[in-house]
Amino acid sequence: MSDLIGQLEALQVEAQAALVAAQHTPETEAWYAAYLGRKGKMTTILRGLGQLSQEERPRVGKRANEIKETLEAALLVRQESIAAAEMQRMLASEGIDVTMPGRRPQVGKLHPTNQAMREMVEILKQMGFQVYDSPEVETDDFNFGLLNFPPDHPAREMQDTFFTTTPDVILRTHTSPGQIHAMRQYAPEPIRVMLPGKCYRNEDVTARSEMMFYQIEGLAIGRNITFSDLKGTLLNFANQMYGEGRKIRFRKSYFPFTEPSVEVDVDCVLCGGAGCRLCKHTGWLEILGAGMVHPIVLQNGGYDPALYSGFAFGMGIERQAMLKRGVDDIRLFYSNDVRFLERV
Ligand code: FA5
Repeated sequence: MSDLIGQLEALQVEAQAALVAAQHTPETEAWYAAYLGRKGKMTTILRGLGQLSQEERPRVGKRANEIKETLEAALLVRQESIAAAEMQRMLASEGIDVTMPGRRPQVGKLHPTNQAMREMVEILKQMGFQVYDSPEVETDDFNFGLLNFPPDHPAREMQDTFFTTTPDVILRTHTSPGQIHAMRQYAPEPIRVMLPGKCYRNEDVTARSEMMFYQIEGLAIGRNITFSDLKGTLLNFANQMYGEGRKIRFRKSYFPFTEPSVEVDVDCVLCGGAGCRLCKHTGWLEILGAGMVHPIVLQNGGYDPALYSGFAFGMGIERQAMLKRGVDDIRLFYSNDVRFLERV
């Protein structure tokens, strides 16, 4: 018996010395297998238990457990100190300097189109216009027919259309079909709504034209609404958007859904009207199309044209942003060039 206990105690001394010599985690794992594992030295010694008498066996077993627990505790302590040393070596080799100042993170900001859109929405909101959401995918009827574009009329070619594989379903070419949606929802109540959103035209992309762009539409309907109301609204808009003291002028134009129709110019933001490259030496910049809502369109929207009248206007959001911020190419808006997006 004493022989077995002697062997176990000798094993403990040897194992403790071997543990101190282990310098890395894999060595401590090998150490465990060699001394305490199923095929380790302790198991080999304990095979001798079978030869002992009934009285001797518990005493030797108890001593073996004590030694095993002592060695396991020593292993944990050793593994922790090896892990700490390994971490120290790693930090030293990476040379982390915790006193170094951090890099400033890049913060995002609103896209220039959204900035301009919010600015315009804010101005129109002050004049009592409410945002009305209307779909980007429309039927031919809403985009053209109900807006008084006769079938096969050349006016349709003013706005080259993207068709879908479903007959009659198209991507809207302007925000004007939203006029019909809003009128049909509110008629015969008076309305004052604005419709901001994306439009699509199957056009060549140039410095002035994109295939996808934003418009914002305004529509006011009620009794006794006159052309003067349209003029006052647009002058107020121009003053807030481009600065106090702006002048605007109306040129006669044609849209099937308004009568009379006009195009509206503001005096050049760059030269103040003297003439420069931006305004092509005319002193004026075109900002939008507008007019009095055509009686047929009022009727299609559910209003009696004998009792109601209204005005509408529609403008390109990127074009306004270009004028205001001096951007000379619309393609910059959607080319994802961070330098442009940061600057504007
Ligand atoms: C229209 O779209 C009419 N629906 C506007 C309107 C509304 C008139 C209500 C009367 C009453 P127009 O095709 O001119 O009209 O387009 C209006 C504005 O959208 C243009 O002045 C321009 O600023 C912008 N726009 C048109 N096509 C493009 C394009 N391809 N790229 C960028 N902006 C465009």
